[in-house]
Amino acid sequence: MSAIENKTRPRAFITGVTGQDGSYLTELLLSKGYEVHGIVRRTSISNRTRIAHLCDRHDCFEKTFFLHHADLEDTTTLRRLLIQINPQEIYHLAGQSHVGLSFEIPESTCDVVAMGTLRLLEIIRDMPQKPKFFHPASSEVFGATQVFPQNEDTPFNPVNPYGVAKAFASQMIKLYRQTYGIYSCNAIVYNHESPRRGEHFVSMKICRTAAEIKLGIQDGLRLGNLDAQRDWGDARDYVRAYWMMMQQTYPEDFVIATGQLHSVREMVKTAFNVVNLDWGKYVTQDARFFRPVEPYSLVGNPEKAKIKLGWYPKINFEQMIQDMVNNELNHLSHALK
Ligand code: G4F
Repeated sequence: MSAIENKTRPRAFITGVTGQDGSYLTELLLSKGYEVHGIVRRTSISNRTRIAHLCDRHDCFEKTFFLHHADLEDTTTLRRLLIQINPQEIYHLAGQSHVGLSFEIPESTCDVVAMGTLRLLEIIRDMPQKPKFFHPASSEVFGATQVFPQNEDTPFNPVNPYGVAKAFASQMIKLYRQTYGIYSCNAIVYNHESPRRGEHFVSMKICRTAAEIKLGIQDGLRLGNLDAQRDWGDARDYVRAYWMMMQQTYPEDFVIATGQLHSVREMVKTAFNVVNLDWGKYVTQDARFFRPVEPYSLVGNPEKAKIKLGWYPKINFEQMIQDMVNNELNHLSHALK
């Protein structure tokens, strides 16, 4: 846990380092020669499975990856760490990110997602050498939009507490950029999945259950709205865009998306095809998993990112689902041995 400042390497500070995006971003930054500092919450049960391989390799031997205990509600500790580490780049990825759950816990969702971002901006405002600041806004900010596809100029119209909190955070990023000249930028990110996706998101629920049914340890899959549509990309492509956005001369917001819509039903079919099963025999709809309000079929226009950053997604929907199901099959087969 000790932070040793290596003067020759660029330093990055990541909130949400143990999450899907945080773990892939850490790998990317370490591969580019960064010294990476991540913050982790002090909990009785450790949740570091996604970064365990990096802790072994980089923390113990190469001293390029450091973990610090801190919480987004604890401004004093965040301030102390940021002053000590003095990073050139901050990637603020932490926060309650489950849309359905945000209806159950709106207050804490807003505290972490909205106020957590503002607290970090306020610390940066006081720093003599202001680090660049990256924030992944969400396509949920567009909510009940009438514009298809959405781009950087599409007005916000969120329809759930999470989207409202992200809209607040995004506007603050813009405000601090315009008012204090801070290099702060939003990626307006659409759904992005991977073998490291959390189990409560629909992609992992589908891919894991398809693998479990194949291996005979599950007999069915209950889902909400099969007709819901999303613009699903791969998290490994998206963290690359995050880094590219931080290497620009001037900070700007970018839509990071594939530009392609797929339904939950299509995702189910694709996943069950990987394990050669007839999805219709196993999948049922269950009212418990329907949302009080669904955003419209959100689909992003990534043209600006393509033109200005040279970014484009490399992994398509089918490859991503295949990868996720195969990873679950491998993992479960080992566990069953
Ligand atoms: O996988 P989901 O839970 O993701 P959702 O709500 O779109 O949010 C994700 O993407 C956003 C945009 O980038 C992020 F802001 C957010 O943080 C998160 O990463 O649900 C996807 C769709 C929804 O339409 C949902 O109603 O799948 C539908 N769905 C159908 N059955 C289900 C289920 N979702 C879940 N989680 N579980 C179901 O059984």
